[in-house]
Amino acid sequence: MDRRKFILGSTSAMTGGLLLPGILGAASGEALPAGAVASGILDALPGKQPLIKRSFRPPNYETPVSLYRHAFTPNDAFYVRWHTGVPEITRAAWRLRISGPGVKSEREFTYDTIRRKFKMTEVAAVNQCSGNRRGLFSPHVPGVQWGYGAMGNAVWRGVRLKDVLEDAGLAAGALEVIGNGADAPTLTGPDFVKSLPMWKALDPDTLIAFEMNGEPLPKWNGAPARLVAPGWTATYWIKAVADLTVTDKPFDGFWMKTAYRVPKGMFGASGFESQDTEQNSPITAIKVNSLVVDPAPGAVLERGRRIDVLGIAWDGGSGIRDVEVSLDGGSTWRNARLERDLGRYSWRQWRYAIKPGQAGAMTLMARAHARDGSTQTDTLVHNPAGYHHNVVQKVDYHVA
Ligand SMILES: Nc1nc2c(c(=O)[nH]1)N[C@H]1C(S)=C(S)[C@@H](COP(=O)(O)O)O[C@H]1N2
Ligand SMILES: [Mo]
Repeated sequence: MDRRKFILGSTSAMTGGLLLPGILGAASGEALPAGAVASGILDALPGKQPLIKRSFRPPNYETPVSLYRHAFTPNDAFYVRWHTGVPEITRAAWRLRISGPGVKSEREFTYDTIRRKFKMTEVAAVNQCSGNRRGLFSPHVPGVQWGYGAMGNAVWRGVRLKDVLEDAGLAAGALEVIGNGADAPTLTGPDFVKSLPMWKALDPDTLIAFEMNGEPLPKWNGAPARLVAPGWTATYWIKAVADLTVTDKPFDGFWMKTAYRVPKGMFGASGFESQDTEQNSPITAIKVNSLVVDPAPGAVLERGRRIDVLGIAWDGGSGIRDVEVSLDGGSTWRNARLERDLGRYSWRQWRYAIKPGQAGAMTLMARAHARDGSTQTDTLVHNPAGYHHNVVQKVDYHVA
């Protein structure tokens, strides 16, 4: 295997000489737990550009923020997150089985039969890991120490999960759809299996996707087919999906019952009542968020020269209403210019012109508002698993 390794410090030529924090996507004003986001090396998995390696076994690789300058994240720059080993399934060998007490008749499809039988459709959507930005949590929480890059935006193409379920016929009492991928349990962890409530499984935007950005899914991102649950964190987006089981009881697998949970009420209603307990709820919809892409944190800006700051903003599917920028520590805010709306589950690019007048330190803050009225938090809402970090970003520049 020709895995090329790059030590971050040696990549300045590639990234145009930006400072180290910029490559890593960490804002220099934020205090990081030792060894968290500021560590990591760039490492290219086969078929991928160099990404920031958090672990090799299983493969957890995040996208450097500089690669978010595109409206859609190129497939070879798209982050990779597995709990397990990566299954290698050819299209010819792939099967999708639909069964369980919640369907009237079982079904089994091949790659060709499912694509021939159901209408193909597309959705533009952000795929964001529940633990994105966990490495910024203080106090520190255990888990993959992601910086800003455990997410990407793509056009997903496939068939509607709804159409496939309705073809099998839903029985009265159908409660959840359990998705299982072709990956197996590991020595240290149970098989990765997740369920969706019926309403989300039947949402016309929830897909069994075969392609992203017009190309077949890379194996790293779930070839030959994966679930796409737009607006919900990527834990539900089962890769290399092999089995769908429609149940009439709440699924109690480890990754539902024990992991991926938030304290009850801390982030509002989950929308997944059959999985709520007195104490906690499953993490579900993505919280409104934004990110400064360019110039990278720590960049040196030329005094008196006008430049456009480029950023992105997204939420769980209500869409972005506006993005505001502050250059005075949050006393006054002005609207950024929103770029084209690519769909309510897509991120929205924004631009804001600045002309630094004074040499020295300069801090830029960005804050997104969603159409549902929600906005980013000023301070971290701490929770044990390190989810939903959407604190207003403070980006430090140097003006010279
Ligand atoms: N089969 C399978 N699907 C999976 C996972 C996994 O470990 N196995 N991880 C999930 C999690 S937690 C995330 S964040 C996304 C990551 O998607 P990506 O690797 O395409 O970026 O895949 C999800 N689907
Ligand atoms: Mo994740």
